[in-house]
Amino acid sequence: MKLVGPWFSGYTRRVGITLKLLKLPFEHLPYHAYREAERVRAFSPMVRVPALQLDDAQVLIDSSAIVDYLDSLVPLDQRLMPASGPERVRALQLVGYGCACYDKLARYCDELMLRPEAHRLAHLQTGYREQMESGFRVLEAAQADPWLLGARISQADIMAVVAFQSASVVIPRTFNSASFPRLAALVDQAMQLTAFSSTLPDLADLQASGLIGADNGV
Ligand SMILES: N[C@@H](CCC(=O)N[C@@H](CS)C(=O)NCC(=O)O)C(=O)O
Repeated sequence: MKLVGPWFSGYTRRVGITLKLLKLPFEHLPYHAYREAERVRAFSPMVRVPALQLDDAQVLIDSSAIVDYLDSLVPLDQRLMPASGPERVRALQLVGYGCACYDKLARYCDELMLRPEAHRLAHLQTGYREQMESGFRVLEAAQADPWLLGARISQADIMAVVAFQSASVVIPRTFNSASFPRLAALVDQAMQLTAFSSTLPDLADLQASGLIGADNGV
């Protein structure tokens, strides 16, 4: 399998972490949707990442569809989503909040990266930040230990860690260990696993994006 997209893309990172946790071999093609559009288009006609090319050359897009497919490749007891019942409902709830927080962060980043400062829409930025705070509060309040669903790591942890770790780089004044101690501890715990530590966004990529230190306090 070939995974298209850089770790800078949280949704691509979500898929990469999943492949690694499930011990599924893959080739990583870290093409950037904005900077290497033609390379991405060869796999993904909408120039969107992540895209996963299967060994029979079919391509899946959308991280939720991809991680669902990947789970189907391994035995039930290794899957990262519970198969049914209240545990599955809980997992879907938490994954939903993780994805929604990351979605708002991506919009917030677009304001910072793509719009000149004089044209940024402050009410949009504030709204995205407040929505993220509400979503991360739900994840912060999830009571299980050591992972969000209890004993085993799941897709809920992957998306919560990807979203919170990225948010704390872009908006550290709001998303930090003082305000969200449980999520910060979850990030630290996840970073003990190679699947997470080996998929950190490239520092050069982060610097080139102009996102580090770009938050304008709105
Ligand atoms: N819901 C999609 C979101 C994918 C997404 O937003 N990808 C971004 C990078 S993180 C992208 O490729 N943006 C370019 C575009 O959509 O035009 C998923 O989960 O895969």
